[in-house]
Amino acid sequence: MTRTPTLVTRLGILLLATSAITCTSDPVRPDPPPPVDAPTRLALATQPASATQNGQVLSVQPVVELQDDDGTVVVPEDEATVTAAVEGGAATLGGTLTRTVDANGRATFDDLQLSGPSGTYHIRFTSSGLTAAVSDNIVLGGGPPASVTVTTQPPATALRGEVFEPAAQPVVRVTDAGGNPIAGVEVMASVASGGGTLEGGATGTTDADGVASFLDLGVVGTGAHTLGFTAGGVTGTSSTFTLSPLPPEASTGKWDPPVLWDIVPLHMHLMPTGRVLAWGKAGQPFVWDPSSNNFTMAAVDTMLFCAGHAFMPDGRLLVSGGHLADDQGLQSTNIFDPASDSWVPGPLALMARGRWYPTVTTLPDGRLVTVAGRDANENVASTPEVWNGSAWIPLPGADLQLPYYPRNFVAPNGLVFYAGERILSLWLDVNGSTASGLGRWTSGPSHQWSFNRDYGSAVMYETGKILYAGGGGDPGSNQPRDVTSPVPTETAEIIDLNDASPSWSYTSPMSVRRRHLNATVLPDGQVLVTGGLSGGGFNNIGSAVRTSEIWNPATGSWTTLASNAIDRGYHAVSMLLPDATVVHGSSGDANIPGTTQPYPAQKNHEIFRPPYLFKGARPTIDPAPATVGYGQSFEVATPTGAQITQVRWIRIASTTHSFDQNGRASSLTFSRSAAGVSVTAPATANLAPPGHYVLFLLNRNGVPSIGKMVKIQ
Ligand SMILES: [Cu+2]
Repeated sequence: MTRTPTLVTRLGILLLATSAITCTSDPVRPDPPPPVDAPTRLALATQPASATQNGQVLSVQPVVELQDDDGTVVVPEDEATVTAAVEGGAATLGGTLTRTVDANGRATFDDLQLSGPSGTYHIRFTSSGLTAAVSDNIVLGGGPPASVTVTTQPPATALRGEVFEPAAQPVVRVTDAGGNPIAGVEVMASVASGGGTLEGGATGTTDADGVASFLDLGVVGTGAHTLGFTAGGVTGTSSTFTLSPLPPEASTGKWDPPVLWDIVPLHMHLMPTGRVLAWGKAGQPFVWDPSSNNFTMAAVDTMLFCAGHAFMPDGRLLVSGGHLADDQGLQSTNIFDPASDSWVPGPLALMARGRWYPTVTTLPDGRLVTVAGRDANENVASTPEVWNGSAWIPLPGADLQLPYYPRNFVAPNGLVFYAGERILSLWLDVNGSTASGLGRWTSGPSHQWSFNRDYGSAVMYETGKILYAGGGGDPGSNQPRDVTSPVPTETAEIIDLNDASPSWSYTSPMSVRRRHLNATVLPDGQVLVTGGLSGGGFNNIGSAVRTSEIWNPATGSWTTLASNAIDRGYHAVSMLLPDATVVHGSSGDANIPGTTQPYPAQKNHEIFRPPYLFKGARPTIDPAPATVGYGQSFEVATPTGAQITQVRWIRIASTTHSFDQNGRASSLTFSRSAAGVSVTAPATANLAPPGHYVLFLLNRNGVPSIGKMVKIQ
């Protein structure tokens, strides 16, 4: 092939002409022509589009030019062509692949297109005898969606509104006409048939494999349904699933048959192990394991009946006082160690006064304070005492006569708040002082109900927020007390101790008057009320109320739930278990005042399954950390992170006489994380005194996980 360029030919003609003109003179030697190289290589004058869709013409088409070694464009004398081919992977290149080089030394393509799997490709350009050129990266995405396939189907059956469990959350795959996955496409879920309403996040986006996953879908409806998943105008339909109406228990809850004890379990404690320690008046304490229903005696040499108690930061139970005789307390201190399910060998340090019906409260600094009760001489033990880990420190500056089992709580300001039974609430500062010495009481706000609330139940249902329900009705109740009502009250009051100047206000009343009721905060933040008596007098067992009811803090309203089987009045207890059921038991183990005739002794408990356990699949936790610090962010692993709408923890209970001395609950802030949820622990010990709490995750239906024991320190 002749490689003489056109320019050289023209210079040759010019050279000949010049020679002819100057032949009679001294020849003039012209400058040598500039060197002109032959083309040696191809280069891209215009790069093809850097991204394209499957089967679509590239939006920017490549232009290839012929260059010499210096990068100068060279026009070949003879016809030349450039051919394009795809490089890498399984894609194919379509369009006119071979183009003729034009008069400017360029080959211009105008209809190239890539087809095949998503990926990164290059186009290689070749021309005979020249070094090839290779384009920059071209990212090939999917073409228009042609098919949406449901690869994980919704559950075959589900409840109305149930959040489908993670394994049955739909997954779909979007492909183009060639069966290639399409990345980055939005997929909308909807109810395709059946008429129900879709709940949850209805939008998904495909990943590099064309896969979109849904995380928290559920359908409010009944009967046969299908879901549709639409991407780019194409819809895939799920298999048919059947929705059942919620069972009646989803509205009422359900009571299990009674479980028998050898004792009346009227002091009841949820230990960090998940086992339950309880004792009554007659017999020895027992440990009940809810998982196996085994009972094991945990003998002790003190009569712990009518003691006060709360858990220490290390999870051991501190018991203040006990029973010398009716209205006569012991000075004893006892500690139960759940690690060995046994009592710490004594004798431990005695209190200054005996205590029968005191309340023990765990303080933010990890110490515990015991308040009230009667001593060996039936006198009110009016001086609180603080347990510092080895001895009791009296608070003579806080000398004050209070009735039995004060409803005491640590408030967000770090003080102990006396919520009742008396009308005027009080503040105890264990670190303050008066002229009489360490400790100081100051007055707080008064109740709305203008009578004594003896044997009403109070619970801190949320950080700093207390509900006080029922009580009163015993004209003969022990001194000191306020004016008494002849019948108990159905009224309930709330107070928010987060306020700088808190005050009591009425919330809605219960459906029925109650004393000796138990109020128990549930994982969903609502408060369950069980048992009690509606008639006046100390323990009018003939007026027992078996209907339970639940208070919703968001609305302030009560809803009546299922009734249990056994009358439970004086000495009844209720307590939340980690599986989110409530144990309600005991009653009796006491004589009718002034007689030797006993009330019915209920050596049993019943388990209540709240409505939230009948609303479908539960979130799961695996694992949560065993120990967290104040203000610490901690990870709680769950496959249902996207389904979690609330995180709450509830302190392990230590309850008797219609009051959980250890009880309090807090909502915790959280965010969703890769492995579940990232939860923030309460900032200070005023908000959550050190010790053990049961952590729950909840979904939008208020369905709780099984709780995990977490210690804050
Ligand atoms: Cu009692």
